[in-house]
Parts: sequence; structure tokens; C-alpha cells
Amino acid sequence: MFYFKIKMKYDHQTIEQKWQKIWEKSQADQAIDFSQKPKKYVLDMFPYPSGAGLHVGHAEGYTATDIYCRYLRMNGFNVLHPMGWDAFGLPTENYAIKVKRNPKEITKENTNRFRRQLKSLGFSYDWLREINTSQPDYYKWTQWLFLSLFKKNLAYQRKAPVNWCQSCQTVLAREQVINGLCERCKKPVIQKELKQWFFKITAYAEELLSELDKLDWPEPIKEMQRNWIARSEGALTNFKILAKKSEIKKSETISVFTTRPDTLFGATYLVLAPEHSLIANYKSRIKNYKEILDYIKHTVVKTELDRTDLAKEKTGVELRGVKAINPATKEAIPIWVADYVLMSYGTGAIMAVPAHDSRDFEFAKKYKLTIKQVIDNGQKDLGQAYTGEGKLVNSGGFNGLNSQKAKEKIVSFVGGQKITQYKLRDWLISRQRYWGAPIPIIHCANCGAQAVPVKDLPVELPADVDFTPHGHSPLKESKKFKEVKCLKCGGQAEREYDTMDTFICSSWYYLRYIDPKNQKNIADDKKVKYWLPVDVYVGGAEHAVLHLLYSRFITKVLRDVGVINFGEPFIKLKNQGLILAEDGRKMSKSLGNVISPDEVVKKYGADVTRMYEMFMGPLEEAKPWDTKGIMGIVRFIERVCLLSDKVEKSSPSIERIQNLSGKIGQEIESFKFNTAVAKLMIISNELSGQPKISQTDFELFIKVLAPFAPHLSEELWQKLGNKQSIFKENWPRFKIVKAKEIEFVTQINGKVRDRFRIDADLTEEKIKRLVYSSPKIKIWLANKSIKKEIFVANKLLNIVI
Ligand code: ANZ
Ligand code: ZN
Repeated sequence: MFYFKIKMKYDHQTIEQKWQKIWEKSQADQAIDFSQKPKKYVLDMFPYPSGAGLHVGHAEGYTATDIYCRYLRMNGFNVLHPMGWDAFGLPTENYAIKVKRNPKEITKENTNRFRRQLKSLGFSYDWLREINTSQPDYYKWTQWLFLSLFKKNLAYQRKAPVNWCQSCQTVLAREQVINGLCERCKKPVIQKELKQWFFKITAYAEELLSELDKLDWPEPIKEMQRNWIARSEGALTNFKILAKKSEIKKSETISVFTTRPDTLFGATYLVLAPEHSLIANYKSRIKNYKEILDYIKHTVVKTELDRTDLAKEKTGVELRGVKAINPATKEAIPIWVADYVLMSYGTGAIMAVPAHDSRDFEFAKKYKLTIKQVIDNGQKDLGQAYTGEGKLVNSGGFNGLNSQKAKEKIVSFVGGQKITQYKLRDWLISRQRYWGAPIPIIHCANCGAQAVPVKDLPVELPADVDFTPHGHSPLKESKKFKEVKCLKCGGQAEREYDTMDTFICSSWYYLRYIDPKNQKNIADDKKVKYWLPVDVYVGGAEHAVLHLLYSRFITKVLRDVGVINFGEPFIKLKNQGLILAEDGRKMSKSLGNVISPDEVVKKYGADVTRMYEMFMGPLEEAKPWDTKGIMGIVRFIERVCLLSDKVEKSSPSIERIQNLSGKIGQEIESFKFNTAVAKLMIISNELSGQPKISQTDFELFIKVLAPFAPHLSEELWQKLGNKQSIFKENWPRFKIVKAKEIEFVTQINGKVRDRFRIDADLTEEKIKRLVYSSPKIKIWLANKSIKKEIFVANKLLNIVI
């Protein structure tokens, strides 16, 4: 509660609760299906309802979207702004094991707490559309989605070396292994062979890559997805095995993937991944087979990250007794096994060109293997690998050609094949855990894996399960779950015991909000066409490659099975930066520096919390909490309260107030909330300096303040004698002063490459969109990655590549 100097006492708790009740009762924030108004779908990344409750970081993004949505409604939009719970997952399950309670109960408590916390901040969510991924009426459709992939051969099973956490007793996805440690429990991860379910995301690699260009997303996020998908243009080349006639049954070859066929004359040995199947085939011919097996044993415990770490010393063993023939030089070259070659990329075998590849160079030096230079580096010696391109030397008839030309020619000379490879792997989706959506499959020894009929969905998560880790799926423990007949032959069959990765639940949730109670379909066709795709999506940058890539993939699958008519779920994406602790470190329980939004709301109120979080700095930047900063906002709110006592109908309005208010709308649209708050402060200062305030100016001011401080604005609006909610008011219209035109220049690496005339004071974002859509600039940037952008307002953008 604040006590003001003279007359007024602003009791934020009473006033905020009063308005929250009124808003809830009037269902003021509900989206209307099929309104005549234009629609906007503004989505927040839904939270994982952890035991820790809402974080001030959640409140940051949620405040930003709330301001934006309230602004849109005042501008005549029919806004869909929903909230729900990403409720399945390991932390709840681990906690349930620890306290010996059911994760369902724990989830219920956690979501109740989160909901209360969100409501206390006055967020205008449409709570009638709340979803919870752990409830059967939701995961029924997650299972339906699985079956859609299964029926299109996009879900399949295979044995695979998987990252296994011995402590969590479960498989982890590549991205859940952080520096060789489990993302959740921080214990070392080992490799283990298991039969697993995969989603064939690689079938969409090219589309996932090329469509990134169309998206209005932060460039660094797009770049991370590009690097994650990682397309490489290269060639497959076969190396014949050299052996005694008597040993060769058919002509045996080792196929390698290379991006540098121009260096083929410099390939002085081959390297196989330890998992390569040919090693076992050569058992009888390899003289040091035992040594090889020993080596392989040591590599299985290493993660891929470890194996490919450039800083780690490379190891390997030669397969003694077998050799291969370089198809260009026809020379016999040794074959090695080394774990810096991965089985999961290309063919699992490489041609080593130590003169021009750094890893091969280091390896060749260590084991004294031949280093043969085939690309001219303009110097006499090679102190290290020369990895650039250039003129060919020591390459027979190809000498003197440049790398680019030589690539094609050498590929056809040796009968190779040009191909495109991606680093993207299929998505491993099965988990040997309890708290997830069961995979709707029945296995029969005779008839194979069969889809559970859609009419039998959901396959419910059984309750009679001891879900403490035993190294196999807890669902296996349930008698009720287990006994099932084959759908084809009627014989004894088994259900699939694994559950789905929770990233599947969150890959499609945006779709369910538009029709959350639909029992017959995942979503109604007409509603899909009206509401989707999502117009603006806001969340943390840490989701750059997981959730955001999976969601794009699943959207394309849903399009291809006819559920939706678009291929990209989120047209525009905005990232929020981390809110750090007062000490500048990340907030964490163990450091004891976590700020709870509950305390801040209780002490200062929701409006102060919201405005402070917006005032801290640009939304997308990381910024430390500062208790002193909050006091600035508290004083602002105090001042605004006092202003209302000076309002007088007859006072003349001030032009500067009009101008400043006019800019606030633009800043909300470009998500510049910190500068918008600064302008609100300037306005309140100006008004404070007046002996009397015109009613026009004051109404204008509280209307533009309303999205930021909804409770206070609503209260003051009522005090002025208005009967209807301020959020039913139209956003004030301002005289638009025609912008001056200027000439804007685009440079690449400092050289002028394009110029055009634009309105002065166009936002940076809009200008960049113009720049990057210019055909001239596109040509310059094709296949280049952008290192840096230097933007000078009203003048130029210099793109460094
Ligand atoms: C010969 C060569 C010569 C290569 C040279 C590079 C430079 P990106 O760009 O990432 O696609 N490679 C192929 N398969 C591999 C595997 N399974 N594990 C580890 N390395 C593998 O890299 C492609 C290059 O990585 C390929 O081109 C191959 O080495 C290596 F001067 O072949 B290169
Ligand atoms: Zn059967």
C-alpha cells in the first residue's frame, strides 16, 4: 500500500483485486470465434508448471504480450490470447518419486499456483481456453498426431545408440546432453543401444531450411536453425578394398562422403567410424583385430560431442592387413578406425586429406601418416592444414584447375555421385518414463506394430504403476495396461510401454487453443481458417532449435495430412531476454538470488511489477533486477494518482502531450516497451507541471497508459465518471504528420550496394525488412552468413559478411 502525501491513499491490493474480479466476471478477455473484426492470435510460450512457481522471467514476456493484446483490442481487433500448461515431463516425475506422490496431484497443485500467480498480474488471458498437455482430452490428440505420422511412415522404430542417463534412467535427446552431462540432473551421460521410436524430421530438412527466409524472426534464431539443419553439398566416392584374390568374394568398396572431392589426390588414408559394419566383415583379414575391438570398447562411452571436440586429442588404430585404393591416384592407402568419425553422418567413413583438413592433419602428424598437398596455398610449406580453396597441384591431369571447377570434374572422373547431406537427424521421441503421453501402438509377435484405432484413443496413462526408475518403462508395471489382444490375429499382444517426448505435446499446442473442447477433431476446420497461423509468438531464445524447430516440422506434417492449410506456425517471433538477479548472475535456487513475482506484486502491486519489468530495458536483452529501479515506477504511479485531482474540463490541451501519446502506439507495435514507459513518464512530468490539466489530455494519457497499468487506469477512468471499461474505448487517433522522405543506403562490407527513398523515422525493423527483400541485396547475401549489422538511423545499414 502506498500512502500519498496529501489526500489519497492508493490501496493497490484492493483496487487490483477489484478490477480482476470485474474483468473475470464480464469475460472481457474472451476471444470470439468468427467475429467480423480482424483477428490477431498472440501466443506466449506456455510454462512448465514447476514446483518453483512463476518466475519474474515468465512475467516479462507475458507482460509484453498482455500490453500488446490490450492495445490490439483497443484498436478493434478480435484477439486470441490463451494460456495453458506444458505439464508432462521429468522434473515433476522426479519430484513425485522423491516425495512418493502421484505426478498428477503435484501437477494440479502447481498449475493452480501458476494460474493464481498469472491472474494476480492482471494478464488478459482467455481462461476458457486453458489447456493442459497431461490431461487425456489433450493427449488423445497428441496420440492422434503420433498415429498420423505412423500412417505416413514418418514414425518408425529402430535400434540406435542413444544417450542414456543412468541417474534419470532414461534416453536423452542430443540437445538434452550439455557438455556430456544430463540437462536435468547434471550427471554424465553414456551411450546405449536400444530400440527406439523416431520421427522422420529429416524428410522435411530442405523445407525447414528454405522456409526460414520467409519468417519474421530474429536473425540469430534463424541462423541457429540453419546451423542445426546444416546442409552440405558434397559427393559420395567409392574406394575399392585391396586384398588377395582368394579373400575377395565380390568387389568390396568403402563409400565416403566428402565436401572436398577436389582434394581427392591428397587422400592418403581412410578412416572408419568405430561402429562401421565393415570392421566386423574384415575380422579374418585384420591382423590386430583384438586391438581394434579394445579401441571400439573405449569409444562407446564417449558422447558425440566429446568425439568431435576439436580441442581433444584424436585417437585411432590402423586396421593392419587391409588397404584401400585411392580411385584417383590408384595408390594403396591404409585404413584406420578413429572415433572422430561419426557413424551418424554421411556414410560413417571418410577419406582423410591431412594437407587440407585440420582434424586429419593433427591425426596424420600424431601417427606419422603421409601428408600430400594438392591445393596451392601460395607458400612453400604447410605448417598446418590449408583448408581454403585454390589451384590444384600434384593432381595429375587436373593440375592448375581451381577447386570449384575441379570438384565436378574429379567426381565424374572417379565415378562418384553428387549429394546433399544434412546434419539434422531424425527425432528420437520415445522415453522410458511414466509422466508422458503413452505411444498408441500394439505390438504383435506375428503381425508387427499396429496403430491403436482412433476410436480407442486416448490410450490412458495407467494409475497402477510404480514409476520409480528400474531401467525399463514404468508402464510395463501395469497389469491393466499390459493385457491386450492383437487387432489383426487376435493373439496375445503387448502395448508399447514407452511414452512420448514432451516436445511432441508442445509442438502442436497452438492449434488446440483455437478449439480446446473439440471431442471429434483436433480442431474445427473453420476455426483453423479463421485463427491460424499465430500472428506473434513470444518466448525465450533458449528454444531456438528444439521447440521452435519441432513445431515447424509438425506443422508441415499437419498440413500434409490435411488438418491445416499453412506450413509455418509462427509468422512473427519475438524473444525476451533473461532477467538476471541483482548481482548480475542467473537467478537460481542454489544461489538464493531468486526474486518471486508474488512478493513484488504483494508489496508494490501488479501495475508496478508490469511497468518495472518493461522499463528495465529492451525486451530482448538480458538485464539485472534492480530494487531501486522499482521505486522509480512506484513514484510514477503515485504521481499519476495525484494528477487526477487537477483535471478540469475547460483547461486547454497541450500539443506535446498529443504528440508523445501518438508515439506510444508505434512503440507497442514494435515491441519497444521500455521507451514507451519512458514516454509515459515524460507525459506525467509535463502534466504534473501544470496548475490544471485538461480532461482531454488526461483521458488521452490514461488510455495510452491502460495497456501497461490496467488496474490503475481502469480505476482512474471510472473516477472520471465513465461507466464502461477503458478497454472498450478506441485507441486514440492522432493526426499523422506526413513523414519527410530520405535516401537510405545499404552497404555490404562497407561498399554501397543499394539505395532507396523511404519515409524518415521508419522503424529499424521495417527498414531491415525492405533491405533484405531487395533483389540486389539478396544476390549479394546468397549463401553467405551475416556476421554483423551496423544500423545508422535515417542513413544506412552496413551488413558485414
Ligand atoms: C575430405 C576432405 C578434405 C574433407 C578436406 C574436408 C576437407 P561438413 O561440412 O560438416 O558436411 N566427414 C564426412 N563424414 C564424416 C563423419 N561421419 N564424421 C566426421 N567427419 C566426416 O563436413 C564434411 C566433411 O567432414 C567431409 O569432407 C569429410 O571430410 C568429413 F580438405 O572429406 B572431408
Ligand atoms: Zn497379431
